[in-house]
Amino acid sequence: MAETPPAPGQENQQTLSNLLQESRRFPPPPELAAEANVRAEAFAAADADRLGFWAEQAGRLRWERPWDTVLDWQPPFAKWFVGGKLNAAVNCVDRHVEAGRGDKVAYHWEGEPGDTRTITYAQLKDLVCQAANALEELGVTKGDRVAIYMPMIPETVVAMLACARIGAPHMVVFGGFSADALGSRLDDSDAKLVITADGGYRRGKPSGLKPAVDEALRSRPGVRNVLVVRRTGQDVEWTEGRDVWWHDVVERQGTEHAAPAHDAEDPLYIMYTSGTTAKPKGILHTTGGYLTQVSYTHWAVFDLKPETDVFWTAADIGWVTGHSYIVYGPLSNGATSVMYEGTPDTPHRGRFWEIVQKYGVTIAYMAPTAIRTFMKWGEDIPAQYDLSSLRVLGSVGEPINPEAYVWYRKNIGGDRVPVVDTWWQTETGAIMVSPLPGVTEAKPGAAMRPLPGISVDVVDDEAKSVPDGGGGFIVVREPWPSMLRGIWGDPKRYEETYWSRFEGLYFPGDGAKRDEDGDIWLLGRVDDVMLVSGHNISTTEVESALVAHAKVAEAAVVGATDPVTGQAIVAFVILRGEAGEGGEELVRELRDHVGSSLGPIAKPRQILVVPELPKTRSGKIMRRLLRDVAENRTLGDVSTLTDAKSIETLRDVFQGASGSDD
Ligand code: 6R9
Repeated sequence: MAETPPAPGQENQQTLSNLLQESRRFPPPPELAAEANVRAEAFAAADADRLGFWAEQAGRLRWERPWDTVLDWQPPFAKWFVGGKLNAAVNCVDRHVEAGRGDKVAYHWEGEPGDTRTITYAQLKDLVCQAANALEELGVTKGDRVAIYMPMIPETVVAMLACARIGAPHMVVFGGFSADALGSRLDDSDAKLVITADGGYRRGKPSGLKPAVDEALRSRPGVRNVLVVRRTGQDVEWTEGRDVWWHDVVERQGTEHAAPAHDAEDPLYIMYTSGTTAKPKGILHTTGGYLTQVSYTHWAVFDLKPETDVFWTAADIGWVTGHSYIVYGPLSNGATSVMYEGTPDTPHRGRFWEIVQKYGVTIAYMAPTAIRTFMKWGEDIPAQYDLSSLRVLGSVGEPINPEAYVWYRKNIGGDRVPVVDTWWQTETGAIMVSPLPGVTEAKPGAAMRPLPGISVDVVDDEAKSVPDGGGGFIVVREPWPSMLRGIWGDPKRYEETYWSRFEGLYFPGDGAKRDEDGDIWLLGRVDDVMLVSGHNISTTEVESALVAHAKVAEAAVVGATDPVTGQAIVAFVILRGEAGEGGEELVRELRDHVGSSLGPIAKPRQILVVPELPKTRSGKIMRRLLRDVAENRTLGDVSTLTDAKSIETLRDVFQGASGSDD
């Protein structure tokens, strides 16, 4: 693409430039396509009768009372399956036991130190009932909010389901968040009970959780009890009358609990999204619609065969991905899942692949950040394991760079396994745009098409659909069952954040393009889009061009203020294991490489080779902090960073560099 100088007054070009060209195609494996859960016809059928389609999917669940109306839509407030009653825990556990599948494994759990637990559906039912009885003994009743601040252990799932059973919305906070982050979420949700553990294992060491709870509760007398699971055996401070051990209270309870039927629109959980600058938003999900869409998408997108598959979402339960695809999706489908407590490099860098081999994992779902880390470590590591059980791979959390996609498909999927790039958000509750492994001819880096029953579009600044080949904003045109029902305690903010940008359309905040075939590519958050000489350039495309270079494993790109071009592109790159140290020559090579793949307009002003990047716990690069570094500003809020030191290292690298090398 040739560089065109900006015409006067054109500085605010409305659509995103479409720079990246990608011609690789991966059709579905014929054997998978022949037996696929979902065929191409599903799209037309859902288009012809969208509400009928979702009613059919809701029929996958057990309802104690059928609904009267599928959808009541008073924009922007939706109610799905109005009048219907069900219990999410019964749908996830009891009904499978009653159907004679009690001996089926629900979770193969693997602790980081190597301890393991196998939990069947029958055992899970007993545990959930005991925990529900214990919560009731502690005074929890329907509607009370319960905070869960836990490591990745089975009790975390049990606690969530016990809350769901009673109808007490759970509010899970990432175990890695600070006492402050926990405290502000406790305030906002007004939680009465905190469920936690002494600690969990991460990177080979026990890391404490209870101390952060103690600290947060020092100024919060409103929390009546803290229920503590003993996981690591660390010493803990104890507040008599407030703190109770899980093994004292839960284990002595009976294993039966009469589950009440909840309204389809009763709250199931609140999940806070960090919201990079402002106060975190408590995203509210309700019961019937949420469960319908997570259950359907888990079955459709991963082609789940519950009898034979072993499904593994390698993510934290404290992220929405864990809620929907470790807990509610797999359990509602009666699947067998793997759950792993720790990090991928403990005690060695082959841990994930060892787990795949050990449990015969057939479907694995993880974030691009993990995939790029594995690229950096080198392909000889997965090559040491038998990964032949795998049949579908998934990606979630960020745009997956085409090169990372191809690496994943080849080195983990043996060049035979389809990869589904699934786009969705905490707010959407479940997957919205994704290839279907038995239908779609996948393109590396593209989320492709909205799922059946979902109406997603790409629009320009005036809310008009962009033509094929155009770029703009992704929007959702029609309500969907697992959509957020609001922001906890703040209906006005809900309307302003999601429904005010485009009249009548839900605006997720992501940039996207539609290619010549009409397929959708996500281009990152619109807040991160760079305006260079009047062109809106997405961070994703420049990062993907960098990752396509044989020496680069990971890249983060930001726009920094520039006197000549408005903003200039600054790139931070992590090299692949075998690439050596970097140096001026490599930097020049990388700049030229971006220039030749995307055009001169996208050539970074500066490229810095760094050892790590600042990320959230769900693996998203925090570009806002990188912009602070690139513009020599004081750093903004770092409380949701997974490793706060990484950003200081970057600042040192940045200040040590001599600026532009041109
Ligand atoms: C599930 C989850 C949501 C934001 C979303 C977008 C980014 C997620 C993506 C993706 C491109 C994908 N995102 N999946 N971008 N391709 N396949 O991640 O929820 O933590 O709320 O983040 O993540 O920017 O708007 P959440």
